[in-house]
Amino acid sequence: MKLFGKSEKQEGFFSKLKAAVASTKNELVAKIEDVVKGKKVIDAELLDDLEAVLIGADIGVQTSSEILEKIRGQVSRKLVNDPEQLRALIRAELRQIIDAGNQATVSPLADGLRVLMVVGVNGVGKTTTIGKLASLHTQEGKKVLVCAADTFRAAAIEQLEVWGERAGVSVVRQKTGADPSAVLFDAIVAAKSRAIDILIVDTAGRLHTKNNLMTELEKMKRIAGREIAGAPHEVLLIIDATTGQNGLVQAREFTRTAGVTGIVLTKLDGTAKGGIVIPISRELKIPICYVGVGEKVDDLVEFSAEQFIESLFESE
Ligand SMILES: Nc1nc2c(ncn2[C@@H]2O[C@H](COP(=O)(O)OP(=O)(O)O)[C@@H](O)[C@H]2O)c(=O)[nH]1
Ligand SMILES: [Mg+2]
Repeated sequence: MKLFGKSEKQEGFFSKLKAAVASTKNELVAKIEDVVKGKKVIDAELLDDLEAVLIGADIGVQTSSEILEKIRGQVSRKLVNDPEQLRALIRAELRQIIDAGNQATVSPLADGLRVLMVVGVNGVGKTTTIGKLASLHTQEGKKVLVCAADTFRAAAIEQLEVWGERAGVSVVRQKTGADPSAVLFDAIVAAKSRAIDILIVDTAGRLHTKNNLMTELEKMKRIAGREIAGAPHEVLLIIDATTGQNGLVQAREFTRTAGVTGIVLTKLDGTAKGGIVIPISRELKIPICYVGVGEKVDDLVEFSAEQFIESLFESE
């Protein structure tokens, strides 16, 4: 799924996704295969081992036990008896959970200025993802402007400017320590006068002043809404896949207070914790729009439940 319209440029992205989930595949699918291999009957021990594999792959205790309850039911009703069938059963269960959690639709491309706010704690990949999104939308012919409203960290504004250059888009900034809402206001004025299609807003992510952060985000949303009807049109929460279950804890906080409409899961490359897609889908019910699969500008893949599951479960 992708914000603001359909992508035409997903060629080669499936192979990027496959490369990115290789470690998760080892942690999840290869271990399922190990547990099942050579077994003649499905017994309690085998099912317990499978449950442990799911939990170990960051699918979460509750979700894993629910999946196994379903499978135990099918086994006891004699609907399944061959251990070889378990891999396919788990695949289908995981696919179903991801599908159910990604039903909500993000707004289609509409005329006029659209405001996209990007939120999440420090270091999850907000600024990097903004660079990637700016590039993606520019390549699709949209006029993009970026707003440097993370004024808290000295390096944040410079980092965003580097990404702006890379993506070929301007960045509206003030000095470090400026009021983020004032920067946003400037950016909205600039976006209106330059006939911008998408204004992407970087925000601070400091957690130790959580209440202040949420108040600040609220204020920014209010200002956006006052200046442009319906803004912000999307609030994108960035979650770092390498943090596993911790990412989910942060996500709960942001979805409760920041009105999140979409998720980007970053750093899927090089982590074995990609199974976190499952509890995110199951619990948050907010669409995962993209996954980050590297540090380069093109390392952003539109999320698809089908491709995600396929990349994990397909045999080489
Ligand atoms: N491997 C990898 N690294 C990423 C990805 N996204 C971001 N990063 C890295 O994560 C670090 C923090 O990113 P940054 O955008 O500064 O996070 P922010 O504090 O949320 O703005 C940087 O070193 C990025 O290069 C990704 O998808 N894959
Ligand atoms: Mg940043």
